[in-house]
Amino acid sequence: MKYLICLFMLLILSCATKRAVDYPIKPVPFTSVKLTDAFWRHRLDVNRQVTIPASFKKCQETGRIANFEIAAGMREGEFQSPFPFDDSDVYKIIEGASYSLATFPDAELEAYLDDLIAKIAAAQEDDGYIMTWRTIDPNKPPTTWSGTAERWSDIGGGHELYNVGHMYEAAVAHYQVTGKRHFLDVAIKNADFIAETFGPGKLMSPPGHEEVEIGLVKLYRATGDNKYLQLARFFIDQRGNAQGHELYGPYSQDHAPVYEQNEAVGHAVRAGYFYSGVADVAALTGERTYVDAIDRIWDNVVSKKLYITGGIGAQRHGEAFGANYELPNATSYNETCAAIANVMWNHRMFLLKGHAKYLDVMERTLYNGLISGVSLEGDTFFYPNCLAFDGKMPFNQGSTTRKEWFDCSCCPSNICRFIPSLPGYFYAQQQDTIYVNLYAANEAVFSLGSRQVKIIQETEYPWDGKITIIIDPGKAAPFTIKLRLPGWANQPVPSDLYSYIEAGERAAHLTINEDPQEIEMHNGFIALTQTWSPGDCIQLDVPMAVRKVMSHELVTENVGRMALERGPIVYCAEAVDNLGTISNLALRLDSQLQSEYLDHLLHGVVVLNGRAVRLDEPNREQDFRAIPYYAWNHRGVGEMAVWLPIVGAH
Ligand code: FUB
Ligand code: ZN
Repeated sequence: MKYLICLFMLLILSCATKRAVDYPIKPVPFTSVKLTDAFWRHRLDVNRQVTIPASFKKCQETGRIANFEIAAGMREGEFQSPFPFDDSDVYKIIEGASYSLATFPDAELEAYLDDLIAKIAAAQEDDGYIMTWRTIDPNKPPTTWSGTAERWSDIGGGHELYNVGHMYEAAVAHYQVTGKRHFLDVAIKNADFIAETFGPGKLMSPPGHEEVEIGLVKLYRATGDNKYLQLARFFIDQRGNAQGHELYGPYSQDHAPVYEQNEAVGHAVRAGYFYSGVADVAALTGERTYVDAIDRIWDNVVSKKLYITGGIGAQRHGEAFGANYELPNATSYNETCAAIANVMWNHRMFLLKGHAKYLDVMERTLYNGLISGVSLEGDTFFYPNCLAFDGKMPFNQGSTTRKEWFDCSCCPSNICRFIPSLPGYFYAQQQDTIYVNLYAANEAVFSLGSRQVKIIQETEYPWDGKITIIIDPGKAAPFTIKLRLPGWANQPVPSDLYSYIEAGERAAHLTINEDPQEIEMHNGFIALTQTWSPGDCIQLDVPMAVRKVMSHELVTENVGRMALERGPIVYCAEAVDNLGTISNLALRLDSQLQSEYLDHLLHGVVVLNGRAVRLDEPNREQDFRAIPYYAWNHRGVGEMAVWLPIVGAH
């Protein structure tokens, strides 16, 4: 109850803070949506019960928490972990734990956070600066540090601003959920200090790794202090601006001013956070050139640099985007953090522009290249998410399986904070219009003026495309419900990068109170405007056929190969299901594949069964099975492939 009162007060406060412009479409708070389904509920439970506690434990064991204690003078010692940005892992886990508290009050966790936040506050220097390794001993930097002992001596590589960006996000989350100001005050003190240090005529360098922009916008929204928004804008405008710093180059998206950028380049997580920050600042300032730039860059990604799993960042070297159509499978990097960044960015693009194509990309990333990053048990992680594996190459930072933690553990801590925020991606609202963006069984509550509208979704999505939505507005009332017709019903992605081999629309079917309705599409949504009465029932049926996908011919590795999809799920073949090897298997163009739900397998999945041709023994076939890509590597180490050879193709 205490949490709900806090959230309510914050809602009133944020409404009272007058802002000229903002996202035209507002996300619905994640606290207003209760997932009741088997698929996501499991992920949320496991994140709360396993991933967050295990990650805090790892921070304890690896010295990440001790670093704050030592910097605070609470104990003796040296900086204990390998990277200058290791403080950020602690911040991200606090952010996730705070979200988790909002839905699952837990006095023990709350007390643990209080204690940790007290250590962080004590580690903050008097002027607001915070970066534990430097406070501990500026002359003994982590081995991976490239600057000098001076503060801000390596703004391009040092992560001082990256760290605090994550701190602002965590502090705002903690404040919003608990109503306690102690962490927020640390964030404000630091941000005020950063605002005194950076700006026109002061330090002019943007951070090498974007993130602070997103954090500053959240701080602005929480406090109403315009200085933070202006600082975020300053950092964006400094990127690619040689007046004030020596450009870092494309790796940090610092090769040209944002309004001149057309192509996604460089480190993929940096890029994804940058484009998200640009979207936030564009929404809050109305800066049109920002919107145009991220639109162009989005087109480039979606038509030339997006894996079918929704992953981004083809190159291991530099954890970076590759050239156009450079989408290798075995060596694909697809960092889990980059998938999270891609979801954040596409969500913001939707809030800016209202088109469902962004949600199509978001959904693809979510169900495939993002959740592949964490095991079904929530205790092990992929850092890169490859699309092909020979059963031998240790692709996951030296391992052939998911690992409990990494020296650079940005991905596990990012999972900790992303998963509990997921319910907030399901719906959005624009005045009297409710957008239904994602599908899963859930109950949600919306405020339409003074009216509360409750929506109940019943569905087996992602395994079945039948969706029932029951509406309860209290009393009959007119408003609009916009249902996203999932893009996969017609084409894999909103570009020619991938296409279905057997083209053709699979007609969706819509009824309201059992009366069949014409489906009229606008920007990827079916808009239903009418007076809604308690108990009104919408049924949308989007047939989930098995679809064979091929790539644009310029994706050379995929020539002569197909991938398999069903609904939002991308499939892969694993050796364990296919007589121990898959490198000798091919599919016919007209292979018949049947879907089958197996509740005992991999926490319940739909598998695809059929026959494959043996390449090593012509004319011989064998049984074939594909499983959801996100669930691979749970049953031992063996070959895996998303793109499978087509018999007779080259
Ligand atoms: O540099 C901080 C984080 O570490 C990046 O976002 C990840 O890609 C990893 O390099
Ligand atoms: Zn990462």
